[in-house]
Amino acid sequence: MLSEPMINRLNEQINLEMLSSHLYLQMSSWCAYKALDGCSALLSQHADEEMAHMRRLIDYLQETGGLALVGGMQAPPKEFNSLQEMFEKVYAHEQFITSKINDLVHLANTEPDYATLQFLQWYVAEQHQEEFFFKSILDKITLIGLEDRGLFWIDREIAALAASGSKEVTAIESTPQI
Ligand code: OFO
Repeated sequence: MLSEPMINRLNEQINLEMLSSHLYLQMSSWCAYKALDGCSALLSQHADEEMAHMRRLIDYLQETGGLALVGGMQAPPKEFNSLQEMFEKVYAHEQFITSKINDLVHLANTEPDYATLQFLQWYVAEQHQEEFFFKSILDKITLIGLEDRGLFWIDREIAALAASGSKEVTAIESTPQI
């Protein structure tokens, strides 16, 4: 049985996960519009992942007798000055989501609600991985640069990531010829 404050916070997180999904879907469309197909594919996959995160929360609320609420939300931003700016926004958004997960963990710990505390561990690990993943992409953008054919090579790198379905950015797979 969940407390009222916990039900409210889990419902807030449901809507944050949906917001994340909408944001990445809009970014995916922006990339497709700019012919950045690799980035578009990666962000589209990520939008699906965020919906799965939302569903996981809905299932948990239903299993514990809470009423899951799917609310409305504002449209996400649809214009970006550059690919770098867009991925900076992704990284900042993931850091924001991590702070919200941390708040939830704090609530579960102080109530205490050990079942929810355990449930949330998956989100803690996921956020760590996602922050690392998007920071690694930003690092690659800095390394390759957006000048000349940089955008092409970055999109190619990200297309490889999307095709592998991996969240591990380890090395540049195809180094541009200089
Ligand atoms: Fe950013 O992954 Fe959901 O929580």
